[in-house]
Amino acid sequence: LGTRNIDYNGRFCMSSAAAAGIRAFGVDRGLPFPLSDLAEADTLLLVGANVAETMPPLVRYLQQQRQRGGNLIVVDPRVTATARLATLHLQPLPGTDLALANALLHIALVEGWVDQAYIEARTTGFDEVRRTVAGYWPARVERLTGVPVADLEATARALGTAERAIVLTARGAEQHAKGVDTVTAFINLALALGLPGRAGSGYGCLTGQGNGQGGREHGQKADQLPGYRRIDDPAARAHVAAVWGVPPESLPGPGVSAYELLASLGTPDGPRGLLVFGSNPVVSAPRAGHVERRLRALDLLVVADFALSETAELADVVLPSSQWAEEEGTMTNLEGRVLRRRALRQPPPGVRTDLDILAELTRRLRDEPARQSDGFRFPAEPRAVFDELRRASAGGTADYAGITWERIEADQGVFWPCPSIDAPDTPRLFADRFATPDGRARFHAVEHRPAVEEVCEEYPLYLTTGRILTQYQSGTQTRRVGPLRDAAPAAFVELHPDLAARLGVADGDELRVTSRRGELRAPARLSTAIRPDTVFVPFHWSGAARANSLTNDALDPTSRMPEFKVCAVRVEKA
Ligand SMILES: Nc1nc2c(c(=O)[nH]1)N[C@H]1C(S)=C(S)[C@@H](COP(=O)(O)OP(=O)(O)OC[C@H]3O[C@@H](n4cnc5c(=O)[nH]c(N)nc54)[C@H](O)[C@@H]3O)O[C@H]1N2
Ligand SMILES: Nc1nc2c(c(=O)[nH]1)N[C@H]1C(S)=C(S)[C@@H](COP(=O)(O)OP(=O)(O)OC[C@H]3O[C@@H](n4cnc5c(=O)[nH]c(N)nc54)[C@H](O)[C@@H]3O)O[C@H]1N2
Ligand SMILES: [Mo]
Repeated sequence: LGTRNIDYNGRFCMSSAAAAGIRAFGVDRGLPFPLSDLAEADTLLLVGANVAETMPPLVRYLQQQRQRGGNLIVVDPRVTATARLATLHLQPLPGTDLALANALLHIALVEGWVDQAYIEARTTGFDEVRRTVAGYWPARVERLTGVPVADLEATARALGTAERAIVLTARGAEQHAKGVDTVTAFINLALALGLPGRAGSGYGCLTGQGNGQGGREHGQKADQLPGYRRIDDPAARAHVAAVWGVPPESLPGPGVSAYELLASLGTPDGPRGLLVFGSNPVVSAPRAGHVERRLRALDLLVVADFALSETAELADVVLPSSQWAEEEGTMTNLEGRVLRRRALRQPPPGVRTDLDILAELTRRLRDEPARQSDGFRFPAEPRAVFDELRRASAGGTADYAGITWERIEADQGVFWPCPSIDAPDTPRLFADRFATPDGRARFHAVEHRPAVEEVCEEYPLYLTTGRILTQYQSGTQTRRVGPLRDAAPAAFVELHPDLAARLGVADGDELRVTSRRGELRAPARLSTAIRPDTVFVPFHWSGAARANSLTNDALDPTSRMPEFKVCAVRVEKA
């Protein structure tokens, strides 16, 4: 279609970690090592990750790690199910992880735990980082984060003296308007300790969705082409255009990010038509009331989904799509491992796979007299698409050229990069060099700053948002499953009993939570597991209980990630 307006929901998910990884390592592969390495780490630091609820299959590695006597340190403003597995839990104010990371590096420097030989041989830019973290002495960071000096010191010691240490971030640290710099601060810490590329050690981001890694490396993001190539790189454009049999000039330039695109819909300069595949922004986008108004202002909204999501309800046309168990193909998991997916059953009559929908739209557009173009062709079989992707990604950062369906089956998945059929795959990156031009990892000095919205008299509390075990994302798939609905029938506002007492609220009371962007209503759930200055609302529900009616649409300047994890609110009895 020649449009530059394409983006994806991973923009709301791992984009800050992706940008920080590219900046420091020259590549974004969420985990540059297999998950099983977690079990071997002497110290494991989990920052803003509630894996016991969000990635239960991963917990067995944490249990093995604990059984081996490892330190498991969890950083979360709430005592989550994951924090309860930890040897040490740090409970910072939302949005202060950057200061915390700088303090850990400050302490490591003072104590002599940094790896000078590694810094000299494998990195650039440390001097400025050293000067910056000098300003993050523990007592100052205790005041910023609320984490006691003794816990900062214990964490730094556990990381700095471990043989094998791993630092992982997830959405709690990343979904902020300073998410890229926050992740950078943790990468700085990992680099200074000499972790990335060392056996059983390193930094990683826990990718959320099944194929979130695959989506972000093959061009769903507005500035990308397949193989993690950049759409503004002339050589990358020439390569991919040749694979597609189109002139490079026919490829659009970089577009805008998901939220900026949604906010521009139906405005004088914005798109008037939108095709949505597998996303429900009416529930999942920040400042969702505004996004909903923009969607309503479109001339044409088409949604491909297998359920009538809140976004599909607004659509002019809904294209019923098959479910994951009805499709063939591959996905790329959080380890950068390409896996086979097999269809378990046929879709119901009249329902097409996503690929069939795209291929059929393509065929009809091609046959439009105005668009007749021989280049506008599209392989309609999953395997042919994958083989095209191998050619398109060949020579790129995420190189799939040597990955075949047979090899995936024989090896239980293949880790990229895998540049040729004869080449081994790459379960672990960075052993000898980083993916930067000079092979060195790059430090970047980063400074703490407050959340975009600080608390004030009118909005005196922090709101943070996230997930619970029994609901998934915008809830389209899980709110209609009986046992899950029974387990978690509705949203709630988690708040500390001290705060509840101050507000005159009892457990179960209907609350109104208001931010500068909107309000929600949901019952109170009293819990000592949360800081008394912060309330938590899961984002799985729509309507009056929609968390994203409140969230802040302030974006990270680099990743364009919204500040989902912290905004200022007022809480009162409804
Ligand atoms: N059951 C279930 N599982 C899921 C999903 C789901 O919706 N439901 N979604 C999937 C997807 S797409 C993703 S991205 C992953 C997300 O997986 P996670 O990142 O583990 O999930 P979240 O609940 O968003 O956030 C994790 C934790 O961050 C904490 N947090 C909030 N603010 C801050 C902060 O400022 N700093 C720190 N350090 N922590 C903070 C929250 O209290 C929360 O416990 O889960 C995946 N798995
Ligand atoms: N406040 C707040 N907001 C958040 C977050 C947060 O932590 N707090 N987290 C953010 C994150 S990490 C994410 S990943 C986003 C998720 O945001 P969304 O992607 O909008 O959420 P999903 O519920 O996963 O939406 C997927 C939709 O696709 C449909 N679907 C599923 N499989 C298929 C398929 O194979 N084909 C098609 N065509 N449709 C399919 C589902 O029925 C559903 O309607 O939300 C973000 N929003
Ligand atoms: Mo996500």
